[in-house]
Formats: sequence, C-alpha cells, structure tokens
Amino acid sequence: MAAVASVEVSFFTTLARTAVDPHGHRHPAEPHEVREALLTVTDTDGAAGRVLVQPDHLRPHVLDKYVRPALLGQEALERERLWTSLARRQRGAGGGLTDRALCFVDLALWDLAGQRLGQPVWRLLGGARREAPAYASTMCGDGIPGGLATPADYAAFAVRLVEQGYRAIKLHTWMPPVAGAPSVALDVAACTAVREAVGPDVELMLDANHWYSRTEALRLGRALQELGFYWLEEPMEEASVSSYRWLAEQLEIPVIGPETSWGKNFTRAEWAASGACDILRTGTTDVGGITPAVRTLHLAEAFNLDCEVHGNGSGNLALLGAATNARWYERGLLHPLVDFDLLPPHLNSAVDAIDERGVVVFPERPGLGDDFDLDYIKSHTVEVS
Ligand code: LLH
Ligand code: MG
Repeated sequence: MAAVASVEVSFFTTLARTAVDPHGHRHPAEPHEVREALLTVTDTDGAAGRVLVQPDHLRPHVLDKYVRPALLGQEALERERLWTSLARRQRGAGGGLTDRALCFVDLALWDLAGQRLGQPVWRLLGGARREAPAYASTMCGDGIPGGLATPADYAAFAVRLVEQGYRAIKLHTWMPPVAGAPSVALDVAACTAVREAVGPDVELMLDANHWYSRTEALRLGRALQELGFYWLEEPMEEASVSSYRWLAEQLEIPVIGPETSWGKNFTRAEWAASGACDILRTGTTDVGGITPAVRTLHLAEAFNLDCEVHGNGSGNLALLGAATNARWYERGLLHPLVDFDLLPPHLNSAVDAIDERGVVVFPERPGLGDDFDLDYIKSHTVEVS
C-alpha cells in the first residue's frame, strides 16, 4: 500500500511553434515562449505520476475543493475507485470540475501505476498489441502561402506524408474563423486533389466542419464515398444523435463519432445503440481519462463496432494497448510548415515516433512513456499550485 501524498501543478516556460486560433484550431506560429503545466501525483513511497495538462482545468480551487479531497491518503493504484469518487463530485460542481480535469488526474494515476510496477501503461491495460499504424492528421485549412491554403496544398502535403511513411491521412479542412469556411465544394475539392495525388492505396479520412446541415453532410458523404474515403468525421453538431442516424443510414462510407460530445461512455452507448455511427469514437480528453475510455472501447466491441481513439499523446497511445477494435493512432496535428518531430526543450524524445512502415512501436518506458527533461522543467518552473 502506498497512498497519494501530494498533488501538484507546476507551471514552466518552454518553446512552441504553433498557436491556437479563437475557435480552438492549431496553426503554425513563429517560435515563441509559452507556459506549460505538469501535474505530478506522488505517493508515500516516492513514486510519481506525471502528465502535461491544460491548467485552466486544474485551477487551485479545483485542486483544493475536489481533486485533493478525492485522492490524498487513498491507495494510488485503486484508479476505478478514485476516478468514480472524482466523477461523482461533478454533479454538484456546476461545471467547475470538468471531464478534462478527470482525464488529467486519471492519466497521472496511470503513469504512477506504471512507474511503481515498472511497466508501460499499454501493457498494464492488457497489451492487446505492441504497435499501431499512425494516420497523419493534418491541421485545419488556412490562408498561409505554402501552408494549407488550397486543395493543391493538401495534395502536395499528402505526397510528402506518404514519402515519410504514412499509409493513412486524415484531412482537417477549412473551418471558421478562416474566410470562406465552411464549404462543401472546397472540402470535396481538397479530398479529390489528395486522392488523385496519393492514388488508391492510401487510406483517407475527412474531419469536416462541425456545423453542416443534414443535406450538406449527405452531399459531402456521397462525394467522399465516390473517392473511396475510409470515414467521415464530425460534419454536424454531435448533440443531434438522430441527425447522425439519418446520415449513417443513407451513406455507404462509415460515419465515425462522437468526438466532442459530453457524457463520457454513456453518450457513446447511446450512439452505438441507436445506430448513429458505423465506427464509435473515444479519447482520453473527450471522455475523462483512460479509465472511461477503456469502458467505451469494450462497450463498442460488444456491438461489433470498431472504436477509434481521438487525439495524439502518450495517454491515447497507451489506450491502444487495451484495444482489439481500434485500428489507428492519430498522429498530429501536422502542417507543411511545422516540423512535428522537432521536440520542445522539455522533452528528451518523442513518445510516438513512426518507423518507415508508418507504424508507432509502443514505448517500453514505465508509465505513459513520456520522456520529460525534468531538469529543464525544474529550472524553468515559474509557479507551483
Ligand atoms: O479542429 C481541430 O483543430 C481538430 O479538429 C482537432 O480538434 C483534432 O483534435 C480533431 O478533431 N481530431 O480528430
Ligand atoms: Mg476530429
């Protein structure tokens, strides 16, 4: 037995080469200093679980009112109990305790378990596989010369990605606030240009704008199935489950979802039961951590549904260790003007490097597998809460 002894968020300065627009989409940026945050959960034996977090979800008030009372003094390996204890506090928190907060705590506890047991988390989750093919997930469209401004830009970038080893590519096309977005015609033009550039043997997916109407989504889906795309993702507001059932019933191309809907594995059960998708979706930040994401994978399996993992990073990679019914690792977001493999100074190596087959071999490092430069982080720490 080793109980949780401390829960801390450290803010440190580091370098970034991308920035997020007002709609939450990531784009290239000049190198600039940013603040990142590391959550560390330590047990009474001195083992520590660490994960990078979005600190807005773990403000001092959230740590003091919900997270520390749920964790401190509790056996750190008993994640199901701890996750449930934290999740049950959400109802009375009026939105103040988010699914992302649950996710970050859960990831830190999984990392701690791996550190304590000397095993990578993907193996603790069952080791369903030791590697996964990556699909290259592009950034959204933009207006940047040489970037992702035109269908021809997407085509040229897709060729480069295939040269790097990727055997599958997912386009994120133009979304607000980019001028002229959204546009079914432009989406179809980009998808057509990419298919023509890479040929029939590369798997292609589209993550479209999120607020098309039913008829726009149907028009887009019909065009994509002509192009032999592998799936259609998030063309409409996901809260409308009946719209997705309407769409999935009419299309041959698999419809995948939900990605951003609230409600964790419960919402995903509703999608599966009502036939709103052909491939289910989960992801650590979307459903509140690895713990509920595993529940979603297993739920999908019982419906004979594949369940693809949304998002990159060590937690989502480790999650694939629990999955017999997920095919891909989502690697990105990628852009022609950003070297994704150029590491920020707080990392010694990437958790998700691809080999020449376009495959990520899972790391053997204990825990989630992030290779933090802890000396760098310590010497650049500006605040601890
Ligand atoms: O809007 C974006 O930038 C992407 O859609 C992003 O949120 C990404 O995480 C995604 O949806 N991947 O599937
Ligand atoms: Mg998506």
